[in-house]
Amino acid sequence: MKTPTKIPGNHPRAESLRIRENLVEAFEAGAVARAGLIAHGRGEAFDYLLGEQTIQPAREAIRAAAALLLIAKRPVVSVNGNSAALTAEEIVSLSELVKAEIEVNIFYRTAEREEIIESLLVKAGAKKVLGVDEGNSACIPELESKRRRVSTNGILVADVVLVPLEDGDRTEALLKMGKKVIAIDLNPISRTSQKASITVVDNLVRAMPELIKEVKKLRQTKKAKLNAIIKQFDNRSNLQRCLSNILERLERLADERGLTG
Ligand code: PTJ
Repeated sequence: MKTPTKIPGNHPRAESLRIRENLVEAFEAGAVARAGLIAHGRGEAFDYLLGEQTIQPAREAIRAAAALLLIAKRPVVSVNGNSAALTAEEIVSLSELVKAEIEVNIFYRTAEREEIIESLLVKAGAKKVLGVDEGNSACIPELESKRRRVSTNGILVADVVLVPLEDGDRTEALLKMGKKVIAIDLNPISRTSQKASITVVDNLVRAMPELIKEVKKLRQTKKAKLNAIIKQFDNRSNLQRCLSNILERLERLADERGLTG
């Protein structure tokens, strides 16, 4: 990620401000939707509650996600404006490692935005980007939003879809189509988080590099072991632990700051 505005290195929220600047720049370039900036703010609030760190349950979800991507026959990484702005290079690296297709699939859909997002991905090294060519698209049944149009060579035939920053409706529709959904969402109580097969409650900017590391670690692992990792993972109890983590942290902070009863 490059930094468009000079942010003092010693600023206590330097990293968070850098990420904001990148998103604003990508918004001005037409990649990020207006609502994407607001969605990022909601994400920041949850990240603050998590202590801006990858918590243990998220690490376990990342491991299960890596295993699932490695055994997938037709994995697809679904990309929207925010995820392209924040992690285009990681999306490309991950998709190369697990042989996944990359598909642009956006909620606020315009041909222009699709092309701008595609060009961000190409700049980051992507050789093929699906979802931009209207002629090659099909509809996800039962979905009203513009996200229902998907590529016939990508999400339509995928068995596993990685969906950073999702909307709950589409996650549900993809599950109904028999696909496994991996979500990365800072909000452990969002509909997406509740519905997904595996939810990584973490910031995309931390989760994607960790996911790449985990894929590299598990790359040579036998299929039976990968299946065991996936079987052991329980999304519901993982989300409960994420929520407990937030609650405990809030209690600790309230205590430290003398804000209890
Ligand atoms: O690019 P488009 O047109 O597809 O539009 C994308 C947005 C983000 C506008 C659209 O998907 C949307 O409206 O999303 P929501 O329903 O607001 O959900 C965004 C979710 O992502 C919220 O639960 C946020 O907490 C979470 N979130 C935001 N930033 C991050 C994040 N999760 C992980 N990492 C982040 N950096």
